[in-house]
This record gives sequence, C-alpha cells and structure tokens, in this order.
Amino acid sequence: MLETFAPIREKIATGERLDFEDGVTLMESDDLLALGELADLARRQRGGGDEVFFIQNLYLNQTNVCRVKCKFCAFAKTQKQEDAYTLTADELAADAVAMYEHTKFTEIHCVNGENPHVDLEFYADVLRKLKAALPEVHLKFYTASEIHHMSKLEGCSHEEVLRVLKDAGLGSLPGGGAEIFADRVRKLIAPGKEHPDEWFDVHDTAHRMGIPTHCTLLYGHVETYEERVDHLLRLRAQQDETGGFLAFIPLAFHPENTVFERRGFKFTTGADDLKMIAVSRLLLDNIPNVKAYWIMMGMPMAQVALHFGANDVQGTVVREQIFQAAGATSGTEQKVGELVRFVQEAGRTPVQRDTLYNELRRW
Ligand code: V47
Repeated sequence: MLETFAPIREKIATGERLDFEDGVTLMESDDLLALGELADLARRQRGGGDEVFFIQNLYLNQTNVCRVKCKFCAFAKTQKQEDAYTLTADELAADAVAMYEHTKFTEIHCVNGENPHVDLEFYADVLRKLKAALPEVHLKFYTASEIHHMSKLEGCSHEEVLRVLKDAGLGSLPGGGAEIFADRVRKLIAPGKEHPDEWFDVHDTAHRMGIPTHCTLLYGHVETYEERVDHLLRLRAQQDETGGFLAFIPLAFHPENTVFERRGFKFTTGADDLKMIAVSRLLLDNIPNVKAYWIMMGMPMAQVALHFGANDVQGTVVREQIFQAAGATSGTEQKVGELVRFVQEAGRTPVQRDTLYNELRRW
C-alpha cells in the first residue's frame, strides 16, 4: 500500500499540488496509518507546528423553522410543529448576555433554519443587539444558504445582504450549507437547497468584502469518494481565487431522526472519519486549518485526528442543537481544561485562539 502512495509522497515532499486521481487513490486506501502519516507530513511541510487550536465559543440558534426539507436534517421544523421556535433579538441577546456572565466566550456561532416568516431586518436586529451588548464578541453568523435565502426574501443581491449584516456587526460566516456540491447527491439529499453556484457566490462575495468564512463537507450518506474529492477541489479552487476560508470542517452524517434512519443508514465509522480528515488536509493545500469537530466525532477520535492532519478541535460550544437532534452522543459542552488535557495527551500544544486564529493563550 505504501508503494501506491510513493508518487503522492513525492508530490507532498516537493510541494507539488495533488490532483483528482491522487484524491481518489487516497480515499480508496484502507492504510489508515500511512494516510495519517502523509497528512501530518503535509501539515508540517506547509508550516504547521505542534499547536492545536480551540476557541471559547457559544452556539446559539435563533430559529429552527425551515422552508427546506433536507433529508439529512433532524433540526428543521415547520412553523406549525409543536417544537418550532423563533426567538426575538431581545430574547437571544438576553440569553447571550446571561451566558457571558459566567463564561467569557470570544465568539458566538449561529446557524438557523431558512425561516420564510421573517425578514432581513430580523437577522440584522439580532446582530446589532448582540454587538451593543457584547462588543468584544465575534459574531460568526448565518451560513451561505441562509444568506442566499435572505437575498431571495428581500429581492436583493448577496452583496446587499452581506453589507446590511456587516454593518450590523457580522464578523464571519460559518461553513454550513455546502453539503456535497455534486448535482447527483444534492438532488437526493437536499433537493430544495440552493445550487452550489449560489453557495460559492456568497463566499466569494464575502471574501471580497473582507468577511472571512469557513467551509464544510457533509459525508457518510449517499456520496461516492469521487464526489467527496470533487467537493474538496472546488473549495480549493475558490480559495485560490479569494483566500478567505479560515478553516475546513468535514461533517460526519448523523442519521438519527432523519429520513435516512428509516432507510437503515448508520453513523460513520472511526476509520472513515480519520480518512476524511487526512484526505482533506492533503488536498486542501491552501486552507490553513482543518477542524476535528469533537461534537461530531467525540473527543477521543478528535484527539487521534490531530495525528491525521487536523490542527483545531473547534471549541467549548456549550449548546449544540443540530447534531444532538440527529443522535450525537458526545455532549454539548467541553470545558477548557478538558480540551487542554486531550490536546496535551496527544503530545501537542493547546492554544486558545480567537475566530481569526490570533493566539490568546497557550499551555
Ligand atoms: O449545513 C445538518 C450539517 C450544517 C446534519 O463553520 C448535519 O465552524 C451531520 O454550519 N448530520 C450546519 N451534519 C452546521 C454548520 C457548522 C457546523 C460546525 C462548524 C461550523 C463552522 C459550521 O450541519 C449543515 C449540514 O451540513 N448537518 N444535519 C446531520 N444530521
């Protein structure tokens, strides 16, 4: 198996870019240790050291009402469902301020349903109120899908929506909504979602306006290895153009309470999670950070992933709803001390960062 990797290793060593075929070769391999070793080599070759980043953050969701019926989602509700909610800006801000009293997080991460019953002002209002109440806190709000949804609601461009939100206090965009870009898969898992061109246009526009963003890939459902590689290469091409992606986060599909659970789909395995991290790091030579999202893979696997190309474990999180709704068992909050312990026991140096990867503290 190592022989199969020889040409790829040579490319990594000489800084040559990997191509589609290399990506598929890596995906098709079951030689996990070789994949991990290669990914760690690539990470170090491109300037990575022993630092592993995390952030003290708070997750908030303003509304779970969603017009799109994505088949992978267990979070979205229709307005009429009993457990549907839409919080006002005042409710959300009061909640965030109360939470800040006992944990001084530096970021709020907020992802929502595409609620057809509210307007752009609803979204801008919450940013303004949060910025006024917590001026030091970075607001990482609204996926590209939500931004596109707002532009459709208002009949205006992505740029106009982003301008309003930036003026209201928006700091960066989370990476959700990407799912898998391949048309075949998107039609199967998210037929009501915007075309990938729209997702890219939002990120392209944001980067050109100086708003950094994150990017994701949802794996472990009906996609092929080729479609995963195609997705990664599209992200890499965008980054070549605008350079505004701060980090990539592979998201493992959680089937509970989704259409796929009834069809017998299972959770991803540790081997696939590690392979996904490693191949992402190898192909995404221009995105500086790859997150091993502990909410998704659990702390023990996230710790191992640090030797497979990951250099970030996301954050304290505190309240997560999207993965919990779909069967995550990793809990919703991680204390700083625990993050530090896991990183140190992996032989790496824990660094608390802000959203833009400025160092705040190291252990
Ligand atoms: O787009 C939804 C995913 C995304 C499921 O930017 C699911 O740092 C697995 O944007 N199983 C939204 N995944 C979350 C998101 C995010 C998450 C973590 C980090 C960042 C970041 C952004 O969550 C959706 C979809 O791809 N998702 N349901 C599910 N059942």
